[in-house]
Amino acid sequence: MAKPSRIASSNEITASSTRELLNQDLAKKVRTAYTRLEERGMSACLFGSQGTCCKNCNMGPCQIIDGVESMVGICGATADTVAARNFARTVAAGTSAHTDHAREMVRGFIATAKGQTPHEIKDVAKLHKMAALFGIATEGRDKNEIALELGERALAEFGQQDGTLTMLKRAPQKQQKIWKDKGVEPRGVDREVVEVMHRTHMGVDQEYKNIMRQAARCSLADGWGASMLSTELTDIMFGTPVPKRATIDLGVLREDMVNVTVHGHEPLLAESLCLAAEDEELLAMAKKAGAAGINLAGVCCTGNEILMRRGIPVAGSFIQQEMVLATGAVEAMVVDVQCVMQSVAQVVKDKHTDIITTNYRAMMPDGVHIQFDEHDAYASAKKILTRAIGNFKKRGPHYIPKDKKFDVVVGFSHETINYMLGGRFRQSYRPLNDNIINGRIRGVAAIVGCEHYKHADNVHEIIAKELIKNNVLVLATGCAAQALGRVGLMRPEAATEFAGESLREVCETVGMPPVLHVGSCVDNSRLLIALTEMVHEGGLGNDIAELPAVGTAPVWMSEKAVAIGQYFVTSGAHVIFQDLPISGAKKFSDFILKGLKEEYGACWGVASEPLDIAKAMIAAIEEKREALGINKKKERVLMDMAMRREIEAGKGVGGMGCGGGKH
Ligand code: BF8
Repeated sequence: MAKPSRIASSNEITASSTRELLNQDLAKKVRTAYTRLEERGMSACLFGSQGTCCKNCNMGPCQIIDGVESMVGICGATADTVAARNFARTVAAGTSAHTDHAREMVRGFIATAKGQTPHEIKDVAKLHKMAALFGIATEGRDKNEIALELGERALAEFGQQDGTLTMLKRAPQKQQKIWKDKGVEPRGVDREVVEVMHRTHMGVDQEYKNIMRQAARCSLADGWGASMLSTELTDIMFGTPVPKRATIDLGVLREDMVNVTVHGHEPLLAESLCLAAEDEELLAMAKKAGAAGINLAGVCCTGNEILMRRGIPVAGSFIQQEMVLATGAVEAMVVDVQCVMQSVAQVVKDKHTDIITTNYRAMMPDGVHIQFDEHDAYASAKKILTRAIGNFKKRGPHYIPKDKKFDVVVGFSHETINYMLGGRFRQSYRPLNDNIINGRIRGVAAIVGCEHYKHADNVHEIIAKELIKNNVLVLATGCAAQALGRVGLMRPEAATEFAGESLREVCETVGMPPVLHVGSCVDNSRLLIALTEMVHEGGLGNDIAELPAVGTAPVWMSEKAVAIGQYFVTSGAHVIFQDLPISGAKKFSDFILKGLKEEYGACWGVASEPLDIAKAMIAAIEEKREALGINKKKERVLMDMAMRREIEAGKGVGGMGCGGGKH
């Protein structure tokens, strides 16, 4: 099929679903981000993109040129100071998004423990594990009582002023010592964000390394604080993900059903919608309207949350949010917070679709606001679905690319990875570590983060294919995970089709895909735990920095991605992005790309082409293997029957095998 003519080659659309839809007459009438990008042009402001535009006070904005005395800021701020301030503010903004999300989840968790929501404490084993970490007694206590104490303790960590965050204790000892020695242990989640904002205010911190020290502390408050609290408490409340089969892409929309898409990040409402979508009264109402039922489908990270835990299909990732609506087949898009483009309400202005905003923090012109009340969650969900059902009969011309849906196996929480390879009776990361040590798996790579319209939509695919071809196991989150699911890399068969020989052998034996879906963006905290488990298991060094592990958020869009990248770097994991706003400040950019390694054992990297990113990731992994002394045996290690049996003992995750159960 020909590429839609309005798309520039640098941001080529390769997704067959998107192309098919954009070629339909009804979609051609819709203005999308691709249209706007073409109309606005794509050239970025040089100062902004290089990190040297300062607009933190009203003497400016000052555009700084590094090394030119007359082109420092009016206040005298240099390029390094300004770029560091801007970078730190990006980390703080990203952290604040994860933090505010996490706080809502903790509040929902407390309400659940009090019996005020339709949810319940599901994962009692994880509840006890977390309680032990927080020093909360469990013996003889009711699960809700423990959960309430845990929730209140967790909530207190947001506003805590002194001390350190509890979750830091989960990190490898060596990592903890580095943080202590460098003075970057976060004291309280909110405090670190506020302090970044203060220190980057006009006339406060003028030293780029010192500014970055606070950015590092803030990022840890995100990864090991807010995000990890959110992931773990959400798991306890809604269930820790286990492997499940599901489907991804525009074709998951149903011709015969009321289509309701949930978009955003906080799964509290989405979980309530999942319950209400099975409500007899609503189903009868849908039938009366001529629909066979209610079809919930996810978009972005709310989509990832219910995909991971319930196997609910995903209709589209960030760059597809307008496409989902352009089908004309969606009765309501229910949005909460983050990554929701204002354009969605305009895409549907001539359609029957409602954009339903549900959170007082996130309203939108032309949206319909139905405030989600966590204490009356079921009623809120019913109200929303009733409205969507009412729209079904009004559905006008529409087009669903029906055959564009791809099978995925999802649900690879770090607990799943633990017993997937370790087996039900010997849950551990030992087999993973052993397979890395013997070279069947060269290392692990995280592909996380966003998509955006300035690059082709197959960047993640190119990187992932190169990695797995070179026997690197890929773990994915966020929209990157959805992009990889959309190209069939999250099916077990993808190992046979795309993986190198030795990775293929491991995947085939266990029945897992070579690219594992680990969750939403806050679930990058699962990767921190997985890396820590690998360290604790032994044989791969004493801290995360020694592991043959590397990460990328190649086409980052959101500030959250930079916060994530920074907490991985501060935790010792090398991270490569496609670009960063640092190049206008020489000393600062050297510090980010090299200097940070001396402080935390890892630094940022930049490579503009997807294949170069993959090659840099493989090189980083091989360098770590070399340093660990596990590269001595280069010859291929064939699996004998004993090895095979050993790994097969791990088969049967949750009684379903990694092929998962059909939702
Ligand atoms: O938190 S990957 S575009 S949806 S920011 Fe947004 Fe980026 Fe998608 Fe999820 Ni994460």
